[in-house]
Amino acid sequence: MSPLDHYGLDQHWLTEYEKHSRNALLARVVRVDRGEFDAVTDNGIVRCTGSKTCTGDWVTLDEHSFRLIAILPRRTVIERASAGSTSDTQILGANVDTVVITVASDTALDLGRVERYITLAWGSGAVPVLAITKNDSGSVDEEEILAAAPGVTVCSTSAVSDGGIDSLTEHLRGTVALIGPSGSGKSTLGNALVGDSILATGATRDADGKGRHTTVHRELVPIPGRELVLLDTPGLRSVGVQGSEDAVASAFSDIEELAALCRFGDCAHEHEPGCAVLAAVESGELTERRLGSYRKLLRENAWATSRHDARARSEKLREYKQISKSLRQKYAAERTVR
Ligand SMILES: Nc1nc2c(ncn2[C@@H]2O[C@H](COP(=O)(O)OP(=O)(O)OP(=O)(O)O)[C@@H](O)[C@H]2O)c(=O)[nH]1
Ligand SMILES: [Mg+2]
Ligand SMILES: [Zn+2]
Repeated sequence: MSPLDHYGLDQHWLTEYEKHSRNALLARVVRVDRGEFDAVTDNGIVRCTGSKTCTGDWVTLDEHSFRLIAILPRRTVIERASAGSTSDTQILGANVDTVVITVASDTALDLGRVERYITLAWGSGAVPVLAITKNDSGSVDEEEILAAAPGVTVCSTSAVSDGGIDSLTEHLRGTVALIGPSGSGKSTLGNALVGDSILATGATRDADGKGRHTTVHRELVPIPGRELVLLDTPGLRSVGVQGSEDAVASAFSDIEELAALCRFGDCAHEHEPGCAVLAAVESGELTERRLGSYRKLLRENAWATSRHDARARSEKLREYKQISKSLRQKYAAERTVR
């Protein structure tokens, strides 16, 4: 058995690899540092050079120098909008099948943040699963969490008492990324899933419960005997969403379903008569908070999309100018020849 089998190798990647090159090595990126990365190959883990890869990528490498040749087309991408006014994004992981979002029982529940993580996860193309962690040392309102996560499996776990780990495992498939705030127990849960303490974990700062950012690298490790690969990630300070209105629609499928019942097809759910969304708020079926969260994420998404479009337009314009310049030069040259 090749080490690649423990890192999610399947027929899809073999086919992609064969489309590329057979003189190159097939590998999967397990960890990235500036300009260099570790990748697992048929012969184990090697240090490689080349930029623009991210953890989880399937790549081809030069057999001798381990230089990056190509990144195979990504099946899914977890991508967040960077903080600030740029339209840049940061890729948190590639080719992830399940995104486990950790919500700690021992810190105040922030539903808006949970909704952001769920939107981010749907936007990646992977399937989100929500893990309530540390259920031995606190409790959260599970009803509230379920209402903020329609269509998402929610599992309650403890890494200390081993509670819920097996039933969580049943909902995992392929490459499993752990995402969530620092200190929410991602690496501890990862160790429980792997069955060994291989990921570093750290105590939460008592004062504000914000965590210490113990994990600093995105790292891929196999889960023995389960055909699962785990991607542990550092806690995020902010989660910007962008690029996919569909992701917001998936994360707020309850509101989308209500909206389909509004009298007007283009209802903005502001003050229109016959608005099913406002009626649900009125009856208490939908919280004002969640509706606000939905609106905010839609706005944020639209803003990011327009930034992205503006950048695409200016790139296109530059391209046009380049082409027309070379055409002008060509015609000018032809004229002088004639
Ligand atoms: N009681 C209890 N404590 C836990 C549990 N899971 C994690 N912890 C504790 O919570 C703290 C943070 O856990 P980590 O696993 O390092 O959290 P993390 O999400 O990986 O944090 P970053 O790497 O900083 O993003 C540690 O002190 C853990 O021991 C649990 O199930 N029960
Ligand atoms: Mg960690
Ligand atoms: Zn409406």
